[in-house]
Amino acid sequence: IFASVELAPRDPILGLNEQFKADTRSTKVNLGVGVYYDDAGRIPLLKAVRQAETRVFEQAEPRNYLPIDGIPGYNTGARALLLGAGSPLIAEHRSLTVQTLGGTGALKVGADFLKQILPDAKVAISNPSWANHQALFATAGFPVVSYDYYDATTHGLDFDGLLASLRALPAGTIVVLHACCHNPTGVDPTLDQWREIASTLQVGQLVPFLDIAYQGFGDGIEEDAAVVRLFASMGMTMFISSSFSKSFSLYGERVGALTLVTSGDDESTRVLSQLKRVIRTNYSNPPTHGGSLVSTVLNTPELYALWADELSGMRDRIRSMRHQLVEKIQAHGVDQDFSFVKAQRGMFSYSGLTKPQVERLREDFGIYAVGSGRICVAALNSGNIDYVARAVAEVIKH
Ligand code: PLP
Ligand code: TYF
Repeated sequence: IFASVELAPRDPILGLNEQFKADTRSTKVNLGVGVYYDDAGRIPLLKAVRQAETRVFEQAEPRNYLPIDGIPGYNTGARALLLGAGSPLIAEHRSLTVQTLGGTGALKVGADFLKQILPDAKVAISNPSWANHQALFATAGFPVVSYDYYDATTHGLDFDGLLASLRALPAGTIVVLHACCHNPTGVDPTLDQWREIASTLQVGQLVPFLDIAYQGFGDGIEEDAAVVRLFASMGMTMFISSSFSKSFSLYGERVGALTLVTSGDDESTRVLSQLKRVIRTNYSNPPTHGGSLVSTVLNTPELYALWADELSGMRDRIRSMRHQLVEKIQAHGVDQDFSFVKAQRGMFSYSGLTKPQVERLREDFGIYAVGSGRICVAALNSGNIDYVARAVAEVIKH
């Protein structure tokens, strides 16, 4: 039965990790995958998470199956981060949240449910977008099209192109939007632009699917939820996939959530029952450990405050790396203007480096970036930034 199975292509981002591991140069730097490293080049174990883990350990709860939709306190905590704790959508039962296996799991559960209710719809994703968006929605059975987003000449948003693309989509199209810290470009619309985007979706009867995997890495935890809250304030029903992988530095625990905004209490009840069916037939119920850590942090005020503080430290460090990178490249005599890197948000920068330049960085310097020129700014640190800036200057000048 396996004789005709073809070799699948490697994931263009995760595949880089394997290449990086095999590289024996001590100066190598991995700017590929979207993971936050601290200034010592390590993936942090947050203090808030460690303290939560101690509490969970001491409580020594038995590991029964969780409810299909996960830990109740996890779901209410995740939802409050998105909608705001005082949101009328919570009091009026116009929203519901299920614990999922990372942000990817939220997208997948959402996609499978959407296929049931909108079987003939198309899905529109930004050009460019996180590569898994295309693959995931295609695997769920949707034709996937793209909408204009990035303008390579300005290194900014192609706002006119974006609106024109959205206006051309047929009613009922599902539109995946990065609610903050766009992956891979780091380019986000302004809040005023988001208002126009939201009303374009509303007028065109398009279905918003907001993906938010980097809440807290833009301007702050509350600030980065502004787009979600804007859509909610306009009375739009929508899908929201969120992830704690990056914001809690819990990549391997698979902590995410799918939140739906509905039109009312009765709708919420029916929708939740169907989501539970999707989950049951996929993996039955989510795992306990990561969810209990996040739930403990979100529901313990002093741990929440500690987490918020640690997250703001991560955000500030990335911002400082953006500024230093631009200055250091310039100091090496590069004329090309890189100041756009400072305006980009989140972990990534679409650096404008070409494919051959990315290849030279890898071959000559052991610096790994995604072929598109995306670099993970969160992997820069005081120990490698001079080396990276010099290498970038070198491949640009020669
Ligand atoms: N959506 C975007 C835009 C991402 O960059 C990521 C990153 O991994 C995800 C979703 C998935 O999140 P998770 O790693 O929690 O599955
Ligand atoms: O874009 C990134 O680097 C992260 C991590 O298939 C990632 O979102 C990359 C590829 C992938 C899953 C996660």
